[in-house]
Amino acid sequence: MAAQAEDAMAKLALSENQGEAAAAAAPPAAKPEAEDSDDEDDAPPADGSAPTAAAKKKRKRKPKKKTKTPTTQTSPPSVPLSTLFPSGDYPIGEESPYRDDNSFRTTSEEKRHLDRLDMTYLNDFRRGAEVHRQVRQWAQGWIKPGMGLTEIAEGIEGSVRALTGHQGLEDGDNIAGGVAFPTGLNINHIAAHYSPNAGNKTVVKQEDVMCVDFGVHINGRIVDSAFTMSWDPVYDPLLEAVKAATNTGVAAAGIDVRMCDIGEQIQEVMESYEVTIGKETHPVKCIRNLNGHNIGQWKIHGGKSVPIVKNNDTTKMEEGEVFAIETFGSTGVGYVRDDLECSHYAKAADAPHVDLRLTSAKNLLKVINKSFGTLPFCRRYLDRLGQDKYLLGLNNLVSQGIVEAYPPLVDKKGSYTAQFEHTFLLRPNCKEVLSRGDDY
Ligand SMILES: [Co+2]
Repeated sequence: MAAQAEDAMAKLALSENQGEAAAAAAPPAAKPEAEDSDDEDDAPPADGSAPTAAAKKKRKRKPKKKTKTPTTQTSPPSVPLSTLFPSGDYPIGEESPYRDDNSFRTTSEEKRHLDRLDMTYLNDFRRGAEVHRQVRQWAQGWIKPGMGLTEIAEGIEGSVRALTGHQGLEDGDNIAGGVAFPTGLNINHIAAHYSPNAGNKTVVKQEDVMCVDFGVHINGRIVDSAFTMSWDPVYDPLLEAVKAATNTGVAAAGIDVRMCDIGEQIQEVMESYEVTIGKETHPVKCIRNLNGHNIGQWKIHGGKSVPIVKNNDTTKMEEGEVFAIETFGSTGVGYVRDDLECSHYAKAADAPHVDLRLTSAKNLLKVINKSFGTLPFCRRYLDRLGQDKYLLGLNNLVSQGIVEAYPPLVDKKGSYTAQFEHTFLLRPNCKEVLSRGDDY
């Protein structure tokens, strides 16, 4: 889920950005995830021949369990991760060493000790990341032109709920784990924060470019990751630009690294690409008022922003912080504004204590507190909890500053936007890209 930049900063970045030569650094190749093996040593020969005496003996000594636990995921995904990983240890993300002044961290005993201290929360992140990978890799094959956005969003969210083991219907269940924020399905000039509301009839078309941005959380440890799909190869350079830009940002990130240095490198890579659509060639531009962000527990935007253009922000990344780096490329103006019907909302972390007069607002706030806390939600999530006629109450909460509305963010009509996003953790002794997969 994207963070929107302050207007002043985005404009500053624009004026500074004229006439910069772009020197593209090659992005690191994604390392494939380690697959856990499900070899079965004691299975009878597959060709149907009689088992050897030794094999018989072995089977007698070690009888198979009567109920076989599934070791592979179904399609669509439905098997909880806790069943697939009975040890409770989830796959480690992509680990990479710190560089330069921080290279001592790789071998530092003190840092290694710190790293081992709190494995529970690290494991929660890894579990969420594996849910994200399994759901998105299924979704990438399942989503096809002709499908409706509602069907796509519900398919993704249903799978996340099944794999995390949190249907989110009982009080507190969605706060313990599950869907971390509304599934963003952002088509063409819509860059972020679009999720279908009830009755949405939008269908994905062959010639569309669609960003899919969804989040998984376990105990408030949020994995925020996004990718872009298209079915016409003309858009490939746009998608490549954004993928490379995101990987550049992820590679540049580290303890003590300044935001301005990350933004500059992202922009250099992104804007070294162009894309020809029909007879027109467009430079790929960074959307300068969209940002990556740090992530707190149950808090998708932790207060720090990771710009994706050249800027003056000398804020540094720090040990222990979690960041989502997301970059957005566009064939339009590279600047987004609010438009269209709002679907995304979240209770403000610093929500004022207001005596609510409107009963519907009071009741809705209770539902939000029990089901979402400060996690972003959308209108469909209220619908599935059995809420109806809540719009007046919801708008009242927004106008009182208790709930914030995040309307869709769009570039110029007729333009195309793409997004890739990863979540990583700055562990004491290495950077772990939690959401890395062999897809992106
Ligand atoms: Co995000």
